[in-house]
Amino acid sequence: MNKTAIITGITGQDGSYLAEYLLSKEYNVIGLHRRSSINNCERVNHLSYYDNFSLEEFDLTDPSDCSQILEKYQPDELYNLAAMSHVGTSFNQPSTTFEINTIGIINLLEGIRHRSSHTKFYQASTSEMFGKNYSIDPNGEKYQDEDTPLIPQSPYAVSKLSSHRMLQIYREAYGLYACSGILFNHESPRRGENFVTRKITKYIGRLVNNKISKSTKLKLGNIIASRDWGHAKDFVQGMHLMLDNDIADDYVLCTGQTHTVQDFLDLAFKIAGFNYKDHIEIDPELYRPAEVNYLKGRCDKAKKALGWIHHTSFEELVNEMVISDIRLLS
Ligand code: NAP
Ligand code: F7E
Repeated sequence: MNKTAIITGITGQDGSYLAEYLLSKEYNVIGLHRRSSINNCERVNHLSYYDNFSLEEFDLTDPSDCSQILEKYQPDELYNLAAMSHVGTSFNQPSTTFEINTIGIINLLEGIRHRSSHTKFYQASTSEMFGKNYSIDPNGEKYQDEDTPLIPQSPYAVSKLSSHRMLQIYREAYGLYACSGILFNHESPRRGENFVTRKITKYIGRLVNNKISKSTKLKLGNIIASRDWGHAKDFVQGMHLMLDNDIADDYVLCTGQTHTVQDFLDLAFKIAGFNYKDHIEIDPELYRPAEVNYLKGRCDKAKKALGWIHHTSFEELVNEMVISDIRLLS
């Protein structure tokens, strides 16, 4: 019989790629989305022709909604991708961030415990939980992996660390099959427009298509921050591998390479035939009250236990995003 998977956060970047991936594996997929005054399901509209894909309204902050969904579907797998996922916004909305990202997972874990204890659970944890911290190898190389202590630097990161720990407690205390994927940044043409990579490629799309004048600058904050950027398509496969295993555990997924925002700018503008220095302006308002300056993961554990590796290089990712936004805005 085909397996049933529920995905929270179906309207988001990862939700759409994960749904496509699970449908390719013949799962029945139920995507959960919050009620909205307009249709915000554009990332998954193309999946509506699948008989085994459906959408249902849901809000993660409502405990009764969580338990009813679990009672109704008794899913084999539940992927919790829903979140207030913007680090900068979390400084302005710390309570909402905590309500969605932390209380939300408690609602789901309680729902699984009482209504559907066979359900395997995936939680979207994040490299932001490392905050300023890193480990150093014998060659003096700085990196983060599952053993690096977590010192979060934002309300978003604190909310995700609380949910990460909560999951571990439910796994140990009640024997739930629950995995936490500590994912480093992953992007794509479907990335939300207020994350830095997409903000850059969308600006380039406008510039190339003469939708803005050459004097309209791209305003950015801290461009010396380093991130380990991969492609979302690769990362959703790792989420599935965590649940398609015999032992529930927590894993880092990353590319193992790091680039600054400046590197991203340089390559993205070059692809379109421009020099980024002519088009950007640093806006101090866009600096975060506290910043994570360096992220570079190591995912030997996931490679060994799950056989997961990333396939898309940084150059391929930037190229795909730039080309996509040039086409989209033409
Ligand atoms: P995203 O594009 O921002 O999507 C977040 C999703 O959560 C959206 O579908 C959003 O729905 C939904 N959501 C927010 N609040 C909700 C609520 N109260 N009830 C139900 N749904 C709610 O995020 P993403 O990039 O796909 O990331 C997926 C998950 O991975 C997130 O948990 C994020 O924190 C985590 N993560 C992402 C990365 C990354 O680099 N992308 C790295 C590590 C971890 P609306 O459309 O209604 O807003
Ligand atoms: O920022 C700097 C900013 O917002 C990257 C989320 O998916 O990945 C994401 O969080 C860097 C930061 O992603 C602008 O200060 C400069 O240093 O694209 P971002 P993020 O904060 O790394 C993690 C793993 C998650 O879990 C999150 O959910 O770029 N930066 N200027 C800027 N960032 C933004 N957004 N906008 C700027 O104008």
